[in-house]
Amino acid sequence: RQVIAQKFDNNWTSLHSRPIPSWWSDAKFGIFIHWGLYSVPAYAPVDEVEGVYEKYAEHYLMRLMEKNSAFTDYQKRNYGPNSTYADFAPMFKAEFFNPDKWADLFKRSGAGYVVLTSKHHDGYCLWPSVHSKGWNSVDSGPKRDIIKDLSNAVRGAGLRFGLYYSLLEWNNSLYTSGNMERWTTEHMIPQMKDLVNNYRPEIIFADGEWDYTSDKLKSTTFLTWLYNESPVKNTVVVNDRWGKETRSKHGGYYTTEYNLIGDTLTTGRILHPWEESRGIGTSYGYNRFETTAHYYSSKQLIDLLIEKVGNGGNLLLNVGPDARGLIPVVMEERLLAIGNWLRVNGEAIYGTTAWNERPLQEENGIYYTRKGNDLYVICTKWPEKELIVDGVRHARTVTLLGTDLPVKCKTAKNRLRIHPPQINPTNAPCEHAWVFKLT
Ligand code: FUL
Repeated sequence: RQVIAQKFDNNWTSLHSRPIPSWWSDAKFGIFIHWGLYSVPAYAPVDEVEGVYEKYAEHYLMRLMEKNSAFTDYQKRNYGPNSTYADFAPMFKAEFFNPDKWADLFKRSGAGYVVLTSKHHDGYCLWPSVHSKGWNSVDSGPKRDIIKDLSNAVRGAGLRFGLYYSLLEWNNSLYTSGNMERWTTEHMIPQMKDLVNNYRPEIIFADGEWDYTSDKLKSTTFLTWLYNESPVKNTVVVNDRWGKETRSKHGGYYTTEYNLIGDTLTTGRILHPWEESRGIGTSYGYNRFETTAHYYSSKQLIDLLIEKVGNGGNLLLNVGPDARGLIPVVMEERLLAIGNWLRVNGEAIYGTTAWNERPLQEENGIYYTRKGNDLYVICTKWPEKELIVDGVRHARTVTLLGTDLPVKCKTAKNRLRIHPPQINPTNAPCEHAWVFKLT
């Protein structure tokens, strides 16, 4: 267990000197969960709109507030002409929520951590927050402390537990009045401290930081407390969403989202830790109108994980449970497929770093990771012919993970030539992607 003895001062330069705890960089793969009142209507247009954000079902409240006709029509038609977003509170019942089953699925997906929305932009809390009386999952709907129940199950399965937290609330007059002094001191910071003290999240995925600078949001004040005094000071990891100027600049790891925002991170040789997040389909919150055409296939998801890890990043893949607490079967199936692949090939992912001599443009679907003296060559397409790895002078042995098939290779002029063994459906180690390990 790492202990961070250093003390931090209330400014970005000092906070940046804290190294990101290695457990997070080693884990590579996490599960994001967006769950809340927006899981009741579970709606956003999927084919009718172009943009990425326009497809987010968890933005339902904002779409009603801006009088977006697709949403206001949907609301009237299905919930009545005088219905409001608040009507979803008693309808969010979570009656089939089984935290142990969720945790078991996440474990079997090969993920190392789970991040749950403690509170999204609608302000609704999944724990009995004293700063949000009547607008939380114990006072209404599920009548249950969801954060407590899920964190216990997730930790019981041996995974790390983190929380997403929105710094803004669309429908809270204290926020919309623009008095950030009152917002931060009376609401936001005490609420975040309550979360940390009660549930000890080891990740804080802050969000909704775009209206104000980090100065106005007092972000460094909170982070100084988190790193110096909080019960998770030695292990907690945070992201880069702490004020409108902070993405890819301040805080902990950098974030991309559906490959938007800072996509330069994924090319180039950025050494700073970063993480891509996205849904399996086009939304984080459950959208019941998505079809298989909107979901990534298992193959696409495995390739995505390989691409991010090969470029030094993590992947935080989102699931959107329904209002009853069930994870849609298609999402379950995708997570299990990733887990099956990782069971054979995990050593090429977990605890690795990017190979700094890798070609910057990926060629032929090949990605690289390294660990100690080993180089992993990850082929997202089966190499029918010779596999050429430039920049390798010598390899003592070459193996194909998950098999004991002999692998022939030759080195000459800084170039390794691998002759892939014959594989077929009966002796193939796995589906979707294959790893050659060079020692
Ligand atoms: C965004 C939010 O607005 C989305 O709803 C989602 O939570 C994503 C992870 O961050 O900026």
